Amino acid sequence: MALALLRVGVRSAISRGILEKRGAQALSCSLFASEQNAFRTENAYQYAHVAKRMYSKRNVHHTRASASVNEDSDSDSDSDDEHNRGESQFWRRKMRTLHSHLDVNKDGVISYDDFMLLGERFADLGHLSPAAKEEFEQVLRDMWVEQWGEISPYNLVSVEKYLEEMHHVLNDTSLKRKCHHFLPFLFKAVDKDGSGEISVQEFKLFFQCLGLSHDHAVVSFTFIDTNEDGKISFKEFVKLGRDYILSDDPTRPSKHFWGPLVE
Ligand SMILES: [Ca+2]
Ligand SMILES: [Ca+2]
Repeated sequence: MALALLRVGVRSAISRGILEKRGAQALSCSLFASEQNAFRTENAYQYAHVAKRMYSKRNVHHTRASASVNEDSDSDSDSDDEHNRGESQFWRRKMRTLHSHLDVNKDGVISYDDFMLLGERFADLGHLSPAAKEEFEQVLRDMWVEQWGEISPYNLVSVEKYLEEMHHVLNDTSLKRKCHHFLPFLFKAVDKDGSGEISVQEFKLFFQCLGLSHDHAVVSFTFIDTNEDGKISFKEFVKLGRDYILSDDPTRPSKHFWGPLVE
């Protein structure tokens, strides 16, 4: 499924004329060769890289056309206009996607139970030792408190509440950072062996615990691994994770962070 979607994405990117005329023919030939090869081998990795290259091409144009973007900035003002963030249908779709994944038990609301279920799945599938499991759960507890506050069975977050709250914090300068403060905790949780980097295996395990396929994990991993060294660094993870939440721009690669967007 992911492979088919990527194939469509590659073709439509080419048909939209994103590639520059000069050299486009040669590049598209090599891309389609990669595409065919990926079909033969069912290699999601190759597909993801083809799609990512198309994004990179497109971003060159995007960057030229828009205000300059400071890649290394820690400021929240580097993403989009300062006003009216979170107004687009695209942004709402991204937030509904994130909500659906964090609602691990799929009862329609995000609750502390979801985080504990995620901890149990991660411990079981990842064969964590009791000590590692306890540490993982502590990180999830910290992440919950950071993002949602009180640990209580009555602290439930519906989709509507989530959209409303995220929209509010996004447009309030003093609260804006709060909406992505959970990312460092999540990074620590997903970095199972504590090496300071996330491997593709660790990321697959994380996606599996959220009910997402390994193919989707590979695609997201490839987009988040900006420097293509085969590992997701803390900086790469937080940068794209933050952009996913803050950006209204559907051309950003960060939209792949949490797998396919829900309808
Ligand atoms: Ca739930
Ligand atoms: Ca990397």
